[in-house]
Amino acid sequence: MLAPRDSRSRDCRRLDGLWRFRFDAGGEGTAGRWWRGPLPGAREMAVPASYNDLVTEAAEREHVGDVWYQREVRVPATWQDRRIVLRCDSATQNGTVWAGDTQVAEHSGGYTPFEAEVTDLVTCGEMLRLTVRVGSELSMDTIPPGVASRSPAGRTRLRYFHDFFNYAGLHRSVWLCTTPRSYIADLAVGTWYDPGTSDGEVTYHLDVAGAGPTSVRLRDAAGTVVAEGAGPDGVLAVPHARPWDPGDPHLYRLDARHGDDEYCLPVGIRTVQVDGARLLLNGDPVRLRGFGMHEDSVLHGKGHDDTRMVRDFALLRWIGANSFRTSHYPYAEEVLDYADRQGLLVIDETPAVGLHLSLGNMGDPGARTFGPGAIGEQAAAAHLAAIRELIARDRNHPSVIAWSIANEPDTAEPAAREYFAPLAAAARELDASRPVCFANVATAPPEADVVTDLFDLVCVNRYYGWYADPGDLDSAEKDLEAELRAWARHGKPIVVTEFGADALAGLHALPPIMWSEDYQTALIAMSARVFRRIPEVIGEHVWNFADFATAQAVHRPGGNHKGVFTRDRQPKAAAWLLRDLWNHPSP
Ligand code: GCB
Repeated sequence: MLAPRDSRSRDCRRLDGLWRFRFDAGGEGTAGRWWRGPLPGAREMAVPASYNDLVTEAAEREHVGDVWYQREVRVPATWQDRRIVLRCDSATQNGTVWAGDTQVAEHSGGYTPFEAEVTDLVTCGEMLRLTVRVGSELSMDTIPPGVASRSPAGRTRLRYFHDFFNYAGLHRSVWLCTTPRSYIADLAVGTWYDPGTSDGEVTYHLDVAGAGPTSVRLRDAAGTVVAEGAGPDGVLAVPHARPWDPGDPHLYRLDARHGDDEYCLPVGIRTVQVDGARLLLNGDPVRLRGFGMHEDSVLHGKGHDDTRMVRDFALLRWIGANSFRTSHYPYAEEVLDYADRQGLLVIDETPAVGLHLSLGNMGDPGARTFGPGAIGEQAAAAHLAAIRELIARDRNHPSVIAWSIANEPDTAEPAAREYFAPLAAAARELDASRPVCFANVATAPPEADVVTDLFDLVCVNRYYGWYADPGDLDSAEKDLEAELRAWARHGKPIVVTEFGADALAGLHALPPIMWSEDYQTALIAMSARVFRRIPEVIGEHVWNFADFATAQAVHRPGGNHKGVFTRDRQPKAAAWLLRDLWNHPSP
């Protein structure tokens, strides 16, 4: 699905701002057809944002079930005879949309877009009433999974198996867009760069609707046309290409035309390959330095916010990071556009987190994860849809260098193999040009894990010095090294996709003790020493970039404090260590 972009033929209007809003604790809205008129008893709510931290009642912050958003928008009179589309960048965890009295879209999965053509339902020049029902509930059939139950006080509560707060609402923009009646429905590009000859190649495929000639032009950053093609498919040769690279994130622009429609896509020409235990970008080995992150901030929750994004990328640059993982769900498309322009390398993740029902503080000891009654066929179908939607949305971004199809599933359980084999194969079939991976959990070490051979990278989340060997960095150093050496036997590149420690900003201790900034710094320094002793370790992503909100729990004082930055994006002591380490990389 193409991201909204204005062009000479397209007009895209973001419907950000204050919408009418109402909680629906009793689930009455659907039976009462609340979309048929002004939302009864509504207050106002900001879009995009999570609603959770904008309210003052506990029952509303923790609300499980539906909420309703509504607003009017004037359909421009100038859009007569054009195609009109309503698009929602995300509705977390699910959304249903009405244009006037008509339901036009329904989508499950909280982090990918959906759209509907509404041409025949609107009158140009008149007001259109838009209503969106957003559900926050998760079940064993959704990705991520969760279990709803009744509390003794009679409220619905939600248990989930992932370590971030279940923020809900319209987290990203809703749009009203127009295209000509003959239009470009989708566009996929693939690129190749030969470092020997410096020749590049852009393959393209357009899905079009309606009559008209189809053509493409590739322009460099100066606007000069460097290649042209005709028809919906083709390969454009780009001799002496300027490759996309973190040090020089050069973007070409593919101007695609069909009939009167035009869509302009930024294109970075680059190649990603796995060669033994090396990850190659444009033929050169690359070492990933960076973080697992979260879309999370004060008041906005998971609402996309350009202000936060700009600060986050400034901090990534300051600290010397070259990459991040979109832990644990697809981020707003604005983030990937920005990563393309800023030259950040991205491991792009599905929302398949919490597929481990016996894990630590969140699971039940001994619980089985995969199979009927737990993560079964329905969840597998939702997981496949999540992979498809992620790849369809993000495949054109040069910044995306790998697909992570899950975070910390229970891959020590034998049934995990049957579950993951088709999903890994599907991801590879959907995109053969990027490595496919998942982030492995500590309970599935090399001798127990049953799926790693299905993937291209070995990504491991390890907490030696924290959950394992707590408070004992000497033992942690030995155990971390021993485990990574065992993973190295796979002969694949290893990325440590999580390591770190909670640190309460301002807490200091000498000698370092757990929860102090000094201990977090010492643990990161120890881990970095180990990584540099093992050639197969080609990536280190600290958990986490910044402190973030979680479900309320006895082990989470005001959330997760493994941030190297505080939740308001100021450095803890470890940030200075990483800045030194990453800006002066050893050979
Ligand atoms: C993990 C998870 C991450 C948690 C982190 C922690 O392994 O992947 O979502 O937040 O550990 O801090 O416990």
